[in-house]
Amino acid sequence: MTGTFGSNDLMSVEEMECKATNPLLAAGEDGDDNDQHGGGGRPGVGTVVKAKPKTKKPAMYRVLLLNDDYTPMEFVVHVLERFFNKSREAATEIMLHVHHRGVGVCGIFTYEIAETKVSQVIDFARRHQHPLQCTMEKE
Ligand code: TYC
Repeated sequence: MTGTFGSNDLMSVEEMECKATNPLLAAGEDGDDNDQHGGGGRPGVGTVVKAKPKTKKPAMYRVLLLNDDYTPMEFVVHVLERFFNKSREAATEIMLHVHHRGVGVCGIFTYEIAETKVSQVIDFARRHQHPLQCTMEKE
C-alpha cells in the first residue's frame, strides 16, 4: 500500500494521536485490526500499519433504449438479447414498453459498463443502418 499523507485512505495524525491517548481506541475498540501502533503510550508516536478499508458502493447507471419510428421490432429484441442477456420473452416485453412509452430500461450498471453497452448498441444499430438510440442516466 502506497499513499500520501493527507489522503483519505490513511489515518490522519489527529486520529493517531486520539487513538494513542484514548485507551479504548488504542485497545482496538474501533473495529479495525490495527492495534499495535508501537507508540508505547506516547501521544503522536506510532506507525501507520494499514489503510482503513473503504467499501463505498459504486454509483450505478440505467441504460435506456429510446423509441423511433424506423428500427424494426425484431432488431430491438435482438439487441436486448445480445447486449443485455435478456430472454426472448423479457426482451420482447422491454421492446414493447419502449415502443408504447418512448423509453425503457435495459439494465443497470457501473459507469464504465453502462458506457460500453451504450456504445455497443449505437454502433451495432449504425452498422445495420437503423436509427436506434441508446443512452444512460445516473440511477
Ligand atoms: N417503434 C418501432 C417500430 O414500430 C419499434 C421500436 C421499439 C424501435 C423500441 C425502437 O427502442 C425501440 N418499428
